[in-house]
Amino acid sequence: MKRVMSIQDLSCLGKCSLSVALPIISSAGIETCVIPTAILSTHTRFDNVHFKDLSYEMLPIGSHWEKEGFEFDCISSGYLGNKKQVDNVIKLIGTFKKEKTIVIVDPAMADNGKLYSGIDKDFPLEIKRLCTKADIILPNKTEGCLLTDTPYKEDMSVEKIQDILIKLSAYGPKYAVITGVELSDKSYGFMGYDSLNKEFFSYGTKKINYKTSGTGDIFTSAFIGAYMNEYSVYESLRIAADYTSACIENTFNDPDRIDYGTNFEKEIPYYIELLNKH
Ligand code: PXL
Repeated sequence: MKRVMSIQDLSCLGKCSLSVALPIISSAGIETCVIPTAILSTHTRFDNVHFKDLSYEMLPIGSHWEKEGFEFDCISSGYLGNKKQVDNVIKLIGTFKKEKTIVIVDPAMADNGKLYSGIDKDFPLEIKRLCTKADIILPNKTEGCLLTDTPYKEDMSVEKIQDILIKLSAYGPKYAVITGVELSDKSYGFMGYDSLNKEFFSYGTKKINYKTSGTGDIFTSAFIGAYMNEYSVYESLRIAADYTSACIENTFNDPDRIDYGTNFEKEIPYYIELLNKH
């Protein structure tokens, strides 16, 4: 069985980061090992969050795994809260990246033109450092702008996104992918750049006019699960986009929906169907 290392926080309520990565990647039949970077009572869209930093627990967890001889097919990082955690992720990549290991960085730090509450305004500089260690990076539009010092605009042309993708690729990843973009045919999806073949690619699903949270984490987790099942990067991104779109639609259509997360659970059978169909 393929083995993934997922490095991000555990928000105890709020349907994001590890509480999304664990069920989704596991449902793809992949062993999901976690390095929790912090425990939060909820994600940071709530006020008065109870927060316990686990920066100093990250490397001892890795050291134990190293001594036991564990190897990983994928190392992925998501939401990180401080420079120390970024340093730790870079050290973990240094220890565990082997020839077959793919490193995926989701620079989860901002959305809708703004950094998440509690994230320092200089933090994008740290994430830029981390992006230089990645094979694949998956920022949303806001994160793509922050990482390339581009002023954020809600409506950005295809050419502008392509310009950001080229700048992101200069950090070194083989693939840079921006999620949550409106494509020229008005569909909604991702645009990416394959820097080895110097090719742009994109894919859109129908636009659902509903904003919800945690969709970046759902997308990244679904991508990892598909990629670990031997789909190509592009096929895995498409599976992730179709699944994420179904989760958003499910939430939109749910009369009892909550406003702090996305119904990813009900669509897990559809995700598995996508994994079996492609
Ligand atoms: O979904 C990204 C995310 C992850 N972790 C924490 C967050 C957020 C977004 O707000 O607050 C703690």
